[in-house]
Amino acid sequence: MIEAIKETVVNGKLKKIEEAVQEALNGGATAQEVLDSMMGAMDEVGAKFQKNEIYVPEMLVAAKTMQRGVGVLKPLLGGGAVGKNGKFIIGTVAGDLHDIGKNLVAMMVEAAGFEVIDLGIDVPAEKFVETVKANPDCKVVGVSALLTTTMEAMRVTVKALIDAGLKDQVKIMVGGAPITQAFADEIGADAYTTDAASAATKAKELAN
Ligand code: B1M
Repeated sequence: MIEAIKETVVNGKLKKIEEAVQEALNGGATAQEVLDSMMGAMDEVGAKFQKNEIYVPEMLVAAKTMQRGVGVLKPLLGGGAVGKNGKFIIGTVAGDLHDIGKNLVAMMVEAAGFEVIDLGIDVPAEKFVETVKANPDCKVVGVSALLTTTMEAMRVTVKALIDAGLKDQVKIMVGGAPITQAFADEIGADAYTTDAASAATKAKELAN
């Protein structure tokens, strides 16, 4: 059943995914196992894209399929008291349109008891700064980037937050496939995490 999920996402069978996820859950798979399987599927999609076996439109449909599948899992991935840990602002940096990982981080952070302000994709540095200023009670800001070419936009975003004097107010967390701890240190971020679950744990640590 789990195998069916991977295949459904890789082949972008948008209309079938909700049923496939439900069947896997009914068959005893946990929400985390289903999520892991969908993430594995996206890696396979990325590998196929790299080998020119598929192109951007197929990659996009696979992404939409995963997002729909994640929708089924959302109520199962747990929930803390909404907002008890304060606000968490998140966005994908300027020039970058990838949002599945960012959305997963937002979902897990919300489940960990934060009120999430999601700025979406292709977010200019100024928008991060403006939103943090407009929310003086926000303690953590999350910045996501998926392309090696948009790592520079992450650097610009972190610098803009620091230059705006917001370092005393918020902790800056960064993540995304090309990001490393060394890069996070180099650009002056307070924290780096590799996945959505550890991002949620780290956010709690930073906020409390
Ligand atoms: Co794009 N893409 N893409 N893509 N895409 C990658 C990233 C790529 C690795 C594929 C490949 O070549 N193998 C490659 C990047 C190469 C590089 O830079 N080194 C690539 C490319 C090249 C491109 C385009 C340039 C292609 C083109 O047009 N020629 C283009 C760029 C568009 C742009 O952004 N300006 C492009 C476009 C797209 C689509 C729009 C079609 C689509 C995105 C749709 C969407 O997001 N709504 C897409 C997709 C789907 C992918 C792959 C296949 C899957 C990404 C994904 O959603 N993964 C991807 C290959 C891959 O990743 N294996 C690829 C699943 C997701 C759960 O993982 O986002 O890594 P991820 O999130 C993880 C962690 O990174 C972490 O937590 C999540 C897991 O728990 N994390 C954080 C993420 N953010 C975090 C923030 C945190 C903490 C952790 O704290 C704040």
